[in-house]
Amino acid sequence: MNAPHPSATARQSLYRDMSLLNLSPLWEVLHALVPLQPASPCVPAHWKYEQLRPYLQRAGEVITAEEAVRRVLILENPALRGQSAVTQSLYAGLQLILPGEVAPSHRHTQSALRFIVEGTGAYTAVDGERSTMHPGDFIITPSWTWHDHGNEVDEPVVWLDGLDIPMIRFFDAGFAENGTTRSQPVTRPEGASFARYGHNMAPVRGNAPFGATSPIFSYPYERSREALHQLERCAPIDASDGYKLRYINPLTGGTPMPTLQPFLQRLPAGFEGQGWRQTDGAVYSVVEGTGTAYIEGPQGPVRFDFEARDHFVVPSWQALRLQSTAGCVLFSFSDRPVQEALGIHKEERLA
Ligand code: 1HN
Repeated sequence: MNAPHPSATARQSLYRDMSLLNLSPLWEVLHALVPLQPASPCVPAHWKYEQLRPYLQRAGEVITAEEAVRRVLILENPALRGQSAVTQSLYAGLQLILPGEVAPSHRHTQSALRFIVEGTGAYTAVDGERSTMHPGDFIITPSWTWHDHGNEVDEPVVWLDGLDIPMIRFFDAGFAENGTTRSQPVTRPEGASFARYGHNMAPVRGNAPFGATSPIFSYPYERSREALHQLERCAPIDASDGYKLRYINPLTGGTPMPTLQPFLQRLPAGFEGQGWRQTDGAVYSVVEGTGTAYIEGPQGPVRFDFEARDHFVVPSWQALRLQSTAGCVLFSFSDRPVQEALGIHKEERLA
């Protein structure tokens, strides 16, 4: 015998009545909860540096780094306005520090990466050691370490901040604390962390000083760039990525930060990449050169013609195809380590 087939109005009245007890019917939302494939609400977006730079300058005119604590223009996904998010899991922003300024010391559970976009000579201090910034350097602020930034040179310095803000917010697991001094005292000479950990060697005794986070504060562009150029001379090219390397924690060989994986890649002149998609959406910072990103979003294809210092975001499971006539170098980061830890990361080459 078939089950009774109640009318739609009986269902609606059930929903209305049980709603008073904060109950709702799974069968009405099941398809959306368990989609056949990822359907990110995020959209691809491109921030041209040339267009954005005047607003950074104006921010520099209306607020000091000290007053702002961090003078940052957040790169918000156009489909997630108001959430301080560039994808569902990632935060990105461009931070400006002017000559003579200090961004005061604080610490928080959220992990941060910096990728230097413009200017040389500002510093960031972490755990008593300063790192001087140069364009293209990748710099780490481990979770819960005191950090401040300063500019003692005569030019503005701008960098990309990448943080796991939305992830930590999702878990309701964030703590923060303000320092009692503007700048933390310097206790070790610059380069101490790189000397210990930056040469394929490590101290004979002692544990990882920052747990799951890399003990190297700054990965200088000079080194990373050279690696890609050497690779170009001696290794086969990847059809989608060109020459792409991931930054590592030298103590583990894994990601330098538990929640974020940064990458650096070179597309040689004339590169015509194969389409590719993956479940980790990524934020890109163009370091050198020019090129084009073709992204297949749910609202149709988009095309970003990018140049040095531009930024763009590729949402999860949207096909990306990279092309470069002149050649270029791209930095990027994603939430891949978290997806890998959960065993859910997936990627697919497209014909
Ligand atoms: C932060 O601490 C920095 O230390 C930059 O430079 C951006 C965005 C949200 C929360 C904390 C920094 C940030 C941030």
